[in-house]
Amino acid sequence: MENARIAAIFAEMADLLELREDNPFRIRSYRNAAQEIRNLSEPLETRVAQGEDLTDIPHIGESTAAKIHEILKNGTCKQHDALRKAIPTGVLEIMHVPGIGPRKAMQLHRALKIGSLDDLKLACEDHRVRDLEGMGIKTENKILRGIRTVQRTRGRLLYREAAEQLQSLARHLDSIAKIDRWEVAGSFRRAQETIGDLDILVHTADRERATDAILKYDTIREQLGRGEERVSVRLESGLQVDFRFVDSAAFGAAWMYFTGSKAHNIKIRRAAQTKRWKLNEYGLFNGTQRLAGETEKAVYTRLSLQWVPPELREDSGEVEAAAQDRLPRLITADDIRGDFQCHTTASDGSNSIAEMAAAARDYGFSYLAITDHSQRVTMANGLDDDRARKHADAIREAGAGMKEFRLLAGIEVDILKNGDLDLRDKTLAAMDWVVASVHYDRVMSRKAMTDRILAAVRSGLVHSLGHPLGRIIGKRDPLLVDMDRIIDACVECKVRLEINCQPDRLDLPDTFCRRARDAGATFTLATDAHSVAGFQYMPLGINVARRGWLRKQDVLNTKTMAELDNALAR
Ligand code: DGT
Ligand code: CA
Ligand code: CA
Ligand code: ZN
Repeated sequence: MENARIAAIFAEMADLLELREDNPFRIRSYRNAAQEIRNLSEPLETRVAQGEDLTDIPHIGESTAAKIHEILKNGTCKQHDALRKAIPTGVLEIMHVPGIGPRKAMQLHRALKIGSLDDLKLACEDHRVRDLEGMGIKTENKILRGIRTVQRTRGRLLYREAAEQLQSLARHLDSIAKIDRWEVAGSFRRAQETIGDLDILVHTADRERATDAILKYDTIREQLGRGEERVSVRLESGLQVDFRFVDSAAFGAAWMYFTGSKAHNIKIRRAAQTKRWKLNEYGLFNGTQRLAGETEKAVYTRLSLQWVPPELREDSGEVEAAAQDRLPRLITADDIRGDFQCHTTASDGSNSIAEMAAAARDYGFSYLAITDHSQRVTMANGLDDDRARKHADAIREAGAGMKEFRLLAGIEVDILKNGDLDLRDKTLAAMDWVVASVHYDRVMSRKAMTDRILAAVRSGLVHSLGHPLGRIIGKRDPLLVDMDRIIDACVECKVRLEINCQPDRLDLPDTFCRRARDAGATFTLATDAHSVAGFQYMPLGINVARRGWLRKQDVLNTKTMAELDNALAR
């Protein structure tokens, strides 16, 4: 069992306890345990197998450790089951709608018998919610917007979750001797931020036996369909996987077709039609003669197009660019030399400065900005001026002892409600690296929120704007802001826009990256690691950057240490 699954059980228990207005300390301790487990670099299963004492892990006490043992043994724990029985699953779902929360969820459940998202939507549309105590028309509208946010991602997995599923499925597919080649297509190959289902192409000389072998995968919940051309399954996680069998002469054409997007495919097919040819999943044809099909490159080339990286295949100008040899040379993982946001035990991280630095170096970085929270973030034990200065000294001291590696003494400073920064100018000016972010007081008019962020961008004290939209995918709506004005100000003041690599943030999102790039902005990729395991999120940010048409020169992390020193000299 994966750590993510165990963490999810603790997080859900915390939610359920919160719905019952249980002891806040207990709720907090389950939340902390969930976060800690999610951040562990090694599977709990392994630790237990090696006989390690789980209470050595921070935030894991005797009773939590006992529950982990129980979950590893039975796949579930008694307390979780009992809590689940007491509260309908639908109430949990509505509790996570932006604008609701545990108290309102229970109120809606009690007063209107609401037990699902659909119930809630109907109730809002019938204006039954506005009359409840403490709700009103504004709340009702906010809930309706929140439902839309949740529904957009309902039934879809975060890219990172799909990647984890694919990783273990890949081991199975690789072990099947009858499979000559397999490749992933669909939204996953295009690296979309959420994934509806996985699409996998398979080349084999024996479809029958390959299908049998595929169906032996041990986490299949149900078989959805089986035929000569394809087989579809649903995994335990709920994720659907479509396998399609393809001949090698058509592999490239099929890979293009099933990678999509639909809009891109339509554009390409039209390009074929203007030459009086036909393009489908079997190849590019002139009458019955196959002109290309074995590789994607051959198909694109025959259509007088550059090969289009999958991340760009959204019909957002890439076909026109490919026709004119103008596709951007996209940034790659190899270009990245460092990371611009992470946390330590000084605020809400799980590891020390030295541990984070060593892990970043092991990951292959040559510099790292340590950016703990400022005082406004009381929940995360944010730093006041005095602690921030001392922390900076500690970072510099730790950095001084490292060869060929640079630590930047930084801070993630809160942008307060009035646009002021959460620490004194003098404190911020003494830092090597300042990320400014909004975490609190998120409900404001569009104008007020835009002005608030503009004030921070124009302060002259900030190097980058952290998670600029402040959204959590499927959970928290983006801040209401005029992003174009913020982008312009960032360009003017040379403040970099952060692409936060956390799996549920991916913020700034791809379409805004593209707009900002066209406006002349520069970017940072930031894992926002909260433990040594967090650096592995860097590729998620690279996906976003590539989907946003970013090149090496658009991103600060591609600079060498010496170039970075120049760029940061004030
Ligand atoms: P998803 O699964 O919702 O995250 O998004 P996709 O893009 O993976 O969509 P999916 O799984 O329905 O289909 C995979 C690809 O197959 C899609 O991107 C394009 C191609 N495709 C599927 N159906 C059609 C179709 O009716 N027409 C065309 N042109 N292409 C299609
Ligand atoms: Ca798909
Ligand atoms: Ca599909
Ligand atoms: Zn933050």
